[in-house]
Amino acid sequence: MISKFIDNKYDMKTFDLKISDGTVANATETFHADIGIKDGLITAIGKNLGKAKKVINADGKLVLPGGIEAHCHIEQESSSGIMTADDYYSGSVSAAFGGNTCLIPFAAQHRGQKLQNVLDVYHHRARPKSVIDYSFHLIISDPTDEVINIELPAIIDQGVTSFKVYMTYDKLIVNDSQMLKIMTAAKKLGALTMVHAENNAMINWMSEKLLNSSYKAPKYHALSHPRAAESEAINRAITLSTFIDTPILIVHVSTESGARIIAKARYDGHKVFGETCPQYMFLNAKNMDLPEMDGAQFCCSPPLRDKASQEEIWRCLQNGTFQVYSSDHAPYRFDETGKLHAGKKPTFTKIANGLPGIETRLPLLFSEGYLKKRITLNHFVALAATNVSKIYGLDHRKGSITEGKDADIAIWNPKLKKVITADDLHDNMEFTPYEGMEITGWPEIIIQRGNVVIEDNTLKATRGDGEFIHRKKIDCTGMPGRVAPELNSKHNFDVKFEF
Ligand code: DUC
Ligand code: ZN
Ligand code: ZN
Repeated sequence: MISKFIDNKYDMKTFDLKISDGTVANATETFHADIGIKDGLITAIGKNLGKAKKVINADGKLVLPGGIEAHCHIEQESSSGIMTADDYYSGSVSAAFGGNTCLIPFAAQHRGQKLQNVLDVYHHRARPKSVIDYSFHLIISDPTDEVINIELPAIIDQGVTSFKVYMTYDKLIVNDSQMLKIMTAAKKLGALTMVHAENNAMINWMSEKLLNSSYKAPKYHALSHPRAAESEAINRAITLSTFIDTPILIVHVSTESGARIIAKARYDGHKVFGETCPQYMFLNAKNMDLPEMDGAQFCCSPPLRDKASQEEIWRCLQNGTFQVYSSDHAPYRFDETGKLHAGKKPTFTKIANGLPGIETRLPLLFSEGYLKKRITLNHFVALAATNVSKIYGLDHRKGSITEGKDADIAIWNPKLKKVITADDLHDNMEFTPYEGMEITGWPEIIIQRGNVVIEDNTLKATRGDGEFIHRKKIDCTGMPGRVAPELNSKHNFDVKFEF
């Protein structure tokens, strides 16, 4: 551990807030220092910084960048019209209690909708309610020429520089030619395409076979989305994106076979990123083997796999195949508003897909990853905030404890032990898939742009304190990539393709 700053450098300043005596960690370094905050920004890092209007003593605590939750579904209608249980108030409060200071949920286009209308709706939902800062990823389900050529550039100009496409779900699926069209636009506009990669035909084929043989219970959902459906789709998505050399991020990867395809593409220098989620590291399909409909609480897509798979996903997180670790918080209650929207005893195909986890994402990784020495503290910070801030164009504001950045800070007590229970969580869910797990290390104080959001286990922020963050275009410097030879005028009789 280093102490890299000169004493008394900032004696003459009066800060709005000073965090003293903590152990500060970024993605690349750990050191003892005080942090001085003024006008919402980190303005000094050093020793004996001088006066401040408020001082927080962080002796014995870890002072980390606020987490950035980059994959969550908040106040979003699914393609079947089900609204998530969390709105921007409960979702952001729960995120903050879990150590986060920024969210990037989805603004979902359903077919026939104009992108600007979609974005306006989500601004309207988030602005008055979010207690922490936020941006949006768009979901594109209807890539008409108008959407791609006229609407999408306008959205990207508004700082929404990433969007998700689905290779499955009848009401969301885009086919390969639509994917190429979308990816070509992303390349031109400096945006990132996120992909839900599962082969739709394989899922439908498996589901039909299972249902025809009366295998209808929730646990069969895990069989109906086979591993090969994920790896086939990941391979296809990456083949399309690397063909034209545009960045792609495969979300919620659940299989080692899928992770290997990502790792190989990265090894080859392509602009490919990977994300996994806690459910693939901490849960497995045996959790779904419950009486009656109880297994529905564990239905998510891609589904939970097995114990061996959990270890493989951990390894791929450790070795850097996954740069992003997100909750994929998709809160559907275990009742007719959510999981059981299609009736009291639906077949596994009619259960709402998704697990809650926005508040438990970071404590789980801190306890079972960092404290159990599977990853370093700096790697924890990278996964909590820094990687996402760089990949999604937020690093001019967020993601590290650096002079000039937003004072978004989470102060962690590395010794605090608590058992996870739904009653203690702040989302609008009545269950958590991690019920009963004992976790060591929890965030205690959350600071957003210099203002205390949580202290003494109490919310101090109010609705609407969060601000929309305009994100930059995607920067893939250091990831060379290359278009296919057929598109390269040096190798194609000098044909010039316009992107
Ligand atoms: N995809 C997600 O990203 N979240 C929940 C369900 C799904 O299919
Ligand atoms: Zn998805
Ligand atoms: Zn999701």
